[in-house]
Amino acid sequence: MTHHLSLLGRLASRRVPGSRSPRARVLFVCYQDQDNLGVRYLSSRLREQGHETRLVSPSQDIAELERTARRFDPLVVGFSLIFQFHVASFRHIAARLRSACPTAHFTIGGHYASFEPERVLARIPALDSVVRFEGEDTLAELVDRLVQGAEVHALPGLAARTEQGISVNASRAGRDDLDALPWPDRDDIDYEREVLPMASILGSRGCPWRCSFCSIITFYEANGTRGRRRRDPRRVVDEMEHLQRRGVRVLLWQDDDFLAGGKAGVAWAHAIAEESVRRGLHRSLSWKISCRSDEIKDGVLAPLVQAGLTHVYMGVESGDPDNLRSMNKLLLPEVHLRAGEMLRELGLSFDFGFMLLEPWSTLATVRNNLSFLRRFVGDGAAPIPFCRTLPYAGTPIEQRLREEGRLDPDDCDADYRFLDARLDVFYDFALRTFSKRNHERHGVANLLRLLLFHAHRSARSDPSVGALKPLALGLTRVSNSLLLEVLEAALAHLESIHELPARFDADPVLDALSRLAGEHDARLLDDVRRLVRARPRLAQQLPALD
Ligand code: B12
Ligand code: SF4
Repeated sequence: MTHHLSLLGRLASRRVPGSRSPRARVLFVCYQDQDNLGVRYLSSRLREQGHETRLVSPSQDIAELERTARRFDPLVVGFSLIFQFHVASFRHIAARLRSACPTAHFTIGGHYASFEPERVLARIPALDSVVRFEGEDTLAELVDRLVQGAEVHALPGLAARTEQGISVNASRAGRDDLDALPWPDRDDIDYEREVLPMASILGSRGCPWRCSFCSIITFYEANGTRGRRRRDPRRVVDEMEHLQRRGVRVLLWQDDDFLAGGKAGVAWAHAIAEESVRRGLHRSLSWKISCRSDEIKDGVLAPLVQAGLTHVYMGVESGDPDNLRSMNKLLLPEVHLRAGEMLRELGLSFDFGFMLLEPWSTLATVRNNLSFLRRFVGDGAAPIPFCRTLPYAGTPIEQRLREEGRLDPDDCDADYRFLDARLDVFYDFALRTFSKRNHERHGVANLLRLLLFHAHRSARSDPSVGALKPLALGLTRVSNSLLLEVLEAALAHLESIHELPARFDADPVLDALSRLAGEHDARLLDDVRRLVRARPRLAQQLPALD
């Protein structure tokens, strides 16, 4: 609380001629693999009030970050903790920035910070407050109050350090009318300079489903909003048109589920598609959406394809009926298979999220998942990704694991052990054996995903790229088959041994299997790279190959 003692003196020089209130500088520290729309919405809301903002990445060199912060001299530093597992790195960055900006107010937002403000304030001592749940109005009021030198501790939507401890204030109601918010601030993005300019965009917030591993429902309900709030389709298309004029060619819809909301949700998606075709945007814009597999039905996607849809991300999550039940997905594996067939028939590329293991997995559910994956994408239609379910804050599975005494309350990484110890060894094996393939930007899975995306998107307009499709499918088929065979062999081995190794690499069979998989994956990577390099136009469009 001593941080803003000298604030009023410093602010005197920041008064904007003609404006009533002095303006503040706000520095956002935010991860952005794809544009961080949360922060960009916050930034435009602050700019609307005359404040100045700047976005920096936490992965930037820390000394450079400190220099930027010192030069910018912000009144407020806002950390965007969109991923729970970033707590430790944010703690480190916040501590370093505190010495660069000793009097600034440090605040943080995002899902984890919203659900666990006390824990986040304890873990990141440099913070003064947490902005909980949707942040536009709380942050705008926080900045205004700080500018005026007013008290902030009781601000609705905020959790703040006080002399007496941490005060977690009442939540602030979310806005029903999302169109009243200014469009995300994208002023610092130069789309024209990108080879294939892509922009993230949001047509709605929230989701009516209740998957047990997901925090979307609890997050928005804490704001007093229910289900999915959709923007006016015409205003959405205005934003699309604006982006198209700035040079954008691919729209990444970040809506949690672009088709959610039954018939009304589909009608809304169709209204956007029809309006954008009416304005001719389909001639230059491609789309990527995310949705559930049970929403892909006859007639649902065709209008979107006409408007530019070329890629679908599906939350498949599991191919085992027991897992799907405990995830509360309310569907069976056959629905995923049918959706995959429809996407192929429509000529779309797709990828999907898949949790090979969840906290109540057994050897049998993992085996089921592997054979499902073979049926689903054994032909190479999409590279197989996998992870295990993590019990993020605000989710029903976190609650269930806590009740079962399987969670360490002080562990922000939301870690747990499986009920069958063989699965701990199996997951460690799977994760480490395929970590390069699955998680590296230049890894086989990411490159194949990009190749398939480009091959499908350009198949009609550029025949030289069109010939790439069967090659990309073939390589993906080989990569998927390698992954499945290796994981099946490891599972069978673990089932057959009597003494479990402490680590997978202490077991000679698993160790050899892992090395073999690594060698094959490295050879595949060479093949994929050769394929791309032989096509300079394509290589240019694949930033991952730089
Ligand atoms: C787009 C997206 C991504 C993008 C990147 C996002 C980016 N910004 O760069 C990609 C595809 C890379 C991605 C990947 C992953 N994602 Co993701 N992603 C999303 C998604 C669908 C949309 C984000 C968005 O635009 N939201 C809309 C904006 C308006 O809301 P918001 O971000 O919450 O921001 C508001 C508030 O939180 C708050 N706020 C946020 N930041 C700040 C900062 C300050 C200073 C303040 C005051 C307020 C504030 O105010 C904002 C405006 O109201 C969210 C779900 C969601 N609806 O948020 C999941 C979500 C963030 N992802 C999630 C996860 C788990 C992942 C993955 C781990 C999945 C996986 N297994 O691989 C990976 C991790 C990637 C990695 N590098 O390791 C989880 C995070 C859960 C958690 N507690 O950590 C979410 C919440 C989805 C979920 N169903 O639970 N993701
Ligand atoms: S996982 Fe997807 S469908 Fe399920 S509740 Fe979350 S956003 Fe909705």
